[in-house]
Amino acid sequence: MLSTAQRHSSSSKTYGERSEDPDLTPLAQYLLRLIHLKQTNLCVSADVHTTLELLQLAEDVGDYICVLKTHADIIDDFGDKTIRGLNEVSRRKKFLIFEDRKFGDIGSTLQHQYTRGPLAIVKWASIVNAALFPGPAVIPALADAARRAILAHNTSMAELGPPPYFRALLLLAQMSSAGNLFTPEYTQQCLHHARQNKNFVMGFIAQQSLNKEADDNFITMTPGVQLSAGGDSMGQQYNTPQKVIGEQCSDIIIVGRGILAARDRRRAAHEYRKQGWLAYQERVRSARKKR
Ligand code: S5P
Repeated sequence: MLSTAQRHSSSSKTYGERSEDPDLTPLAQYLLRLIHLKQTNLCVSADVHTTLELLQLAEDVGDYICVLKTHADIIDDFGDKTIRGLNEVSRRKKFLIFEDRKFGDIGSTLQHQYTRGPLAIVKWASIVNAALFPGPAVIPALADAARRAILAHNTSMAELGPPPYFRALLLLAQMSSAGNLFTPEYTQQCLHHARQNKNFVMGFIAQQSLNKEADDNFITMTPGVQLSAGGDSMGQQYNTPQKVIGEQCSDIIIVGRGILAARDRRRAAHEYRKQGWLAYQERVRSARKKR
């Protein structure tokens, strides 16, 4: 029997077709188009500790990815050099930067966390994520902070990184870790509030596509991916690209240690890209056959 995700029309459309939806936020349009043209639905999770290692990783895997996901707060020497370097590689190799900040505070505090301090995330990351557990005000709070930062006189275009100068949000709707407390009701609330805020929420961090209503066209990014199913000793659970993209109809696989721990990261990224893309092509092909 087909799941809701498999029955939804987005599972049988190409990334290119989905990018033409006029209701999409501009960054989502850009990302779907980028995936379509670059033929990669791979996001590498850059969980490294120095600017040098981060930039080297971006250089190594940049040709194979659509998004580079960062945890800026684990980079010992994060600073202007990191931002300038990231902007330069992402512009040259054409990928977006997603800071995995998992915002989860009251609106006023997260506006400061998004725009100020040594990380000033809004200036360099076009995608961020937030949990909805503090309540739906997190969405307009971040949207408003993004809009003000982009319009601010003291934020030069160079600082904002490569075009597009848009910002968008992913809601943390489900997690990959064992025993997590994200209930189906919480996930449904994420979907509900995403629909109310389509001009800023472009999708979800989730284990499967949440698209349900006819005009849902949210982008799903899924962490907890390796070439074989399993887990680590701290609750992480892994599924394969085939399961995540092919069966759960997610759009982008997020891979950290599967690539970071490989002897040859470039080759590993190439392999994940291949697996993710094959799973997508096969899903679209078989969904179209069933229609
Ligand atoms: O549910 C989640 C959400 C995220 S964003 N599970 C996750 O693992 N992540 C992130 O994805 C996590 O913070 C880490 O940066 C990455 C997974 O890394 P890996 O080494 O296990 O592939």
